[in-house]
Amino acid sequence: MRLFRRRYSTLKVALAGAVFVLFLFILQKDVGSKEPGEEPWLRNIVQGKGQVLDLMLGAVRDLRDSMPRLQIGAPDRASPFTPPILSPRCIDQKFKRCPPLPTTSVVIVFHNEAWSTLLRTVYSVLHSSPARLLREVILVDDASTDEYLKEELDRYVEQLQIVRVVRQRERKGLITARLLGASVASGEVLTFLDAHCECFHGWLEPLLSRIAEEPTAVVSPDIATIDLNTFEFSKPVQNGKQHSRGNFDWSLTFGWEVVPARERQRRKDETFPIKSPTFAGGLFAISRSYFEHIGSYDDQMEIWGGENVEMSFRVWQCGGQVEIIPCSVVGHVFRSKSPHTFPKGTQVISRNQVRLAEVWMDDYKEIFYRRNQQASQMAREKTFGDITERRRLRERLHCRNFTWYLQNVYPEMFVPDLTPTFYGAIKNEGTKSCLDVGENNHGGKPLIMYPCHGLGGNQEEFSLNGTKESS
Ligand SMILES: [Mn+2]
Repeated sequence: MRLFRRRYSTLKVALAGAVFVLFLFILQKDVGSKEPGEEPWLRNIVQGKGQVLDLMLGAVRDLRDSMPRLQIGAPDRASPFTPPILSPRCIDQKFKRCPPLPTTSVVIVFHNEAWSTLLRTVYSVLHSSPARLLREVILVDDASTDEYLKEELDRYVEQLQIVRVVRQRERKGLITARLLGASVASGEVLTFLDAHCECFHGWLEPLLSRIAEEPTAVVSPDIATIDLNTFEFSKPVQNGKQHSRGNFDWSLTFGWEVVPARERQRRKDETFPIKSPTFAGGLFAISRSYFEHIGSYDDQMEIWGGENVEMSFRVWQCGGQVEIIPCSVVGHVFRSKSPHTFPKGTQVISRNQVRLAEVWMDDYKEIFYRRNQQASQMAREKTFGDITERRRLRERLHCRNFTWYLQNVYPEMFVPDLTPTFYGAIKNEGTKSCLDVGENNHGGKPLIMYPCHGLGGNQEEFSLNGTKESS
């Protein structure tokens, strides 16, 4: 296949191969005869074979970690398959012909994505979307530096006709790249996908149908995991599948939670959308005119991080809804570490979060600032940029306040005291350990003692109010 015969990585593979052969040679020397007069340099290497072995294992690990980039074993599939998890209700679902479903532009942002994962995403969209509904696929290059993503990609997608590449010359991140893609899109609905996805049969219609029914709905597919190492689609439980939805914590980090009972009862069957307090933000569809109406993105947010939480709060508070549509299934490669590089450092995430807290969270922003000292400092020194436009947007759209959001959209959320008399870490001076919430504790596990780290987070959660009850 054409897709396998390429890339700068050939050099890396050849190099790794050469080192491996040398290693085998050394091993064989070691096991074999101890001939006198052997080259001294070789003897040194043989004696150091423990180190060489470590080096080799390290190299193998590195290779494995960078797998999507090196595209080893990413199988090419000629046509998509139906995931075995769809409920019969989803399969039987009928969509209105009159008025017809809206058309969509699929916008895919990439930055140094591997050739095979990017093209696999594109092909899966082409193969699994009805031609009448798919207006175009827009690939937005966020200033990739890999050579193959330049003219070679342009030439390659020409033959696919409805696929085109637009480029952001300077690395500005996901947000502005998506805005660029949206600005050239002509479909009635914008569908954003990550560059390492695989769409399955029937993924598109339920999303478009929900938007046709409710134009203020911002809808995400049910995301299935594609294995990072083998690119296998991990089979979820077939019956009684527990769905997840998006939430957030007071550090403004996005997370997943099992759909609570209240929301499960509201849904009559599998075709019903799941209302979600926040969304992951990588894969979703939104009416193009609603995207513009609701204030698209905060274009002064940088690179990546916080934009999904910002959009979730904004959509809910300004009259829309964020939903997951379980009948739509898209596979996604979850990576083990963040693939993003941050040219200006990771404080851009805190900066993005401060911007969203200042605009949407009213007094509740203080709870966040108590948990993130960098953010708190930015807020005090006002180094988060100008937010006048975003505040104006909130006024213009007559958006509701954050108390309304918490009470109506996410009543399950634990809200700490807004103005605690005392707050901070609780420290045992003798052992120098601090009271700590521990990992993955959402309230069900007992607290633990852990060496104090002074970073806030799990250890700054404690506040005392005037009545001396801890909350
Ligand atoms: Mn992704």
